[in-house]
Amino acid sequence: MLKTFSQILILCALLSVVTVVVLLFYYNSSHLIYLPQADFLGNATNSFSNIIKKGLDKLLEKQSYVLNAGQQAEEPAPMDTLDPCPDHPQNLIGPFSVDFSHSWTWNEVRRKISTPLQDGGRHKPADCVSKHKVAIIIPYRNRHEHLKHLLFYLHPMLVRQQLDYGIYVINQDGEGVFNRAKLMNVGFAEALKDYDYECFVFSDVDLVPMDDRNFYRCFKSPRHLSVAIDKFNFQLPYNTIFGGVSSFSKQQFLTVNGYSNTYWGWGGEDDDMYKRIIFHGMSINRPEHMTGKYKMIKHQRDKNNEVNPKNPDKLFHTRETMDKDGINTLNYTVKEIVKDRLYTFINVDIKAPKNILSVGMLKSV
Ligand SMILES: [Mn+2]
Repeated sequence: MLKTFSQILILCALLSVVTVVVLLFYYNSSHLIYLPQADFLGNATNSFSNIIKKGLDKLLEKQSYVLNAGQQAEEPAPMDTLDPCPDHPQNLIGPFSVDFSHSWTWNEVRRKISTPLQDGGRHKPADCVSKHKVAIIIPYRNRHEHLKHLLFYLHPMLVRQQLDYGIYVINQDGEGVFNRAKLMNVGFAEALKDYDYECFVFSDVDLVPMDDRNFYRCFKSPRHLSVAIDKFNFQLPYNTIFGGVSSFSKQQFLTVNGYSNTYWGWGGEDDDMYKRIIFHGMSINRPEHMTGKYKMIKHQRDKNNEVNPKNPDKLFHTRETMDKDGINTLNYTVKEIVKDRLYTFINVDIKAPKNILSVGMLKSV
């Protein structure tokens, strides 16, 4: 009798262990807890005791998450009681390695980096008030791979820099001659319609920063950020160069009347901007060589962005033309605005000539 009773007890104990295991396994596989795919693959080789241990860990984790959430709900931190963010953010890591050898899909990139972001590629710190409202403007056409690489590194860096920022990809509609400068003017105007930005960082799509101490913010004068690019052996190709990545406060950009709208095709628009800055009594500043390092994504010259041989001559006339060619004469049509999690995409018709030979036939637009 006693023997039968103990057998029943053992059977019951076994049954309850099996039930617990089945329950935990089901719980683990359900949607309640996010497990990265690698964990699932790892589990296949794990022993049953590991699965039980993991299940218990997850349960405890979930419990502490619920507790934390409860505590947060009791003590909400309203925006107006937050302190300003420090001038030197605590989370910076300094130099980081940049690698373009992988070929992740957009969804993979979104999964890896978009957690803290809001729609339109926006972010601001949750625990302090950022001193920097920055619009990142990227002139763009047909460079999906480059944009993916850039955003993969740029978003986490800007989050660490504790900016209140948004990323605007300004796409030139159609196949006409490319105009980088005019697209940047459009980005300035369109970003201001979206939010009360005070600072504008204009960035080529193929320049990826390698050090998060290179601040994407504004300074007392316009700033040239891309000072040490690997393609140029980490040297400035010439002293007055202002191409690549630059930053302007809203007031600085308005003072110089933005970029010229008339530099069609490759070259000259950045030198024209350098002259605008000097002619308006400002100078440029730059980060330290060590922090201003960039990796450029290698590519061939784009179709319809050939070097325009007429552009260098225009630089002799910047002083006369700058106040009647720029933000105050900007003329374009927005065709579409798409808010992705990683960026705000603005497709714009900038009345581009069909090819470089027909550029001269257009009036200054
Ligand atoms: Mn390039």
